[in-house]
Amino acid sequence: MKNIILSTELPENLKTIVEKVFRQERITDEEGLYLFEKAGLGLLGVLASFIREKKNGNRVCFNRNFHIEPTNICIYNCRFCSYRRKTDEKGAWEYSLDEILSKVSEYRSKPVTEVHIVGGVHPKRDMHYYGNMIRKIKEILPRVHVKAFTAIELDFMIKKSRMTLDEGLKKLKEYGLDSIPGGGAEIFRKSIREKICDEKSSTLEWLKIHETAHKNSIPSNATMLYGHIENYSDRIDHLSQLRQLQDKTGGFNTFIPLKYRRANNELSVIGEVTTLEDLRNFAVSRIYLDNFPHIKSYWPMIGRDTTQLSLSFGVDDIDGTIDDSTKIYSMAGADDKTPALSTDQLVTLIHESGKTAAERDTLYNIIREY
Ligand code: V47
Ligand code: SF4
Repeated sequence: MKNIILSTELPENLKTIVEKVFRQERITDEEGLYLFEKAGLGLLGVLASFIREKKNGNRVCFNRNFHIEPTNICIYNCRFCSYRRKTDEKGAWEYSLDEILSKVSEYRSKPVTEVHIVGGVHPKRDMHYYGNMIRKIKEILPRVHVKAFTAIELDFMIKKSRMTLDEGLKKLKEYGLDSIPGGGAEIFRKSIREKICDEKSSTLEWLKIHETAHKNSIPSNATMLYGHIENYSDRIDHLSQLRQLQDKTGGFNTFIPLKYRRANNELSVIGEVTTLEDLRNFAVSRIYLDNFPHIKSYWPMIGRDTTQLSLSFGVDDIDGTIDDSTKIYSMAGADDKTPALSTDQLVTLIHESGKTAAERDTLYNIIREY
């Protein structure tokens, strides 16, 4: 494949990048930017597929999980968010602990391995409130992996409990926190962050929380919200900061690009990027983030068709079976209004793209191949 590509007419700097990728060498920021701006989509697919094949073979993973969104009440006002409400605003909700636990009990006899918990930053809830929630969830499902709270929620709840980050994360681990999802990263570059989510935790705080978690053996994921007012250089800056932290700690499991969806939020007028742009973004992320073991396509956000296509652009993971309790994306206009796919449907989706399907746990241990 390499020789066929190199025998075609390519600009010299693109040839250099292609050779580097096939030698599995790290590309520079300038080279990443060049790929975003100039490389054809076909070539990006070949390069990203080469890397994913080296890292993960022909396997595409999914997991059996369910989501809990305790509240959409949030002290912040991110402009891309369709979901947040103020305490007394129409459409605000907060589930009581009993309601959450009764939902969890429904999964007693189901083979789920993970519960994913994210929500708004509630002004009244501190780290102990959420820690207790985790503890009680584990009393009901002792073997479930709890992947909970974005860095933004953690930042607030730990400060509210007047603890340092290190103390707070250690305490949450004692309560039963197993890992941290990747949300809240949005776009790290200050000039863009100021325009889309100026109030929430800063880039430095997001990175510090994940670094402290990794130091306490709490693994995490990373995300990037793309396709709004950022440009390619902003995306490379974001990927570069993630790559540097991963060099330091090795604590990230997966990178999840989150496509900006436009329904019912303040940024709606800017529209959404195309499917081709989604694929370009997956591919460059896979090529650039050489120290991330996995790239995840979050199917409730981009829909089944793009998810299937993404498997030929570097993606090796499509998240989980999920459940209809997730509202973050359906409220923002995601394609799958009722986000639940059965195991059979996930396996078919993967097989149709010529890949082997495997169920994994949160930490990417393989449970079963299909
Ligand atoms: O930080 C909010 C995003 C994130 C919109 O770690 C939006 O496995 C698009 O943390 N359009 C929270 N995105 C979700 C999250 C997550 C999701 C999937 C997998 C994992 C994981 C974590 O949702 C927020 C924000 O970036 N978001 N509004 C919107 N209109
Ligand atoms: Fe709050 Fe999260 Fe929405 Fe921002 S994205 S307003 S932090 S719920």
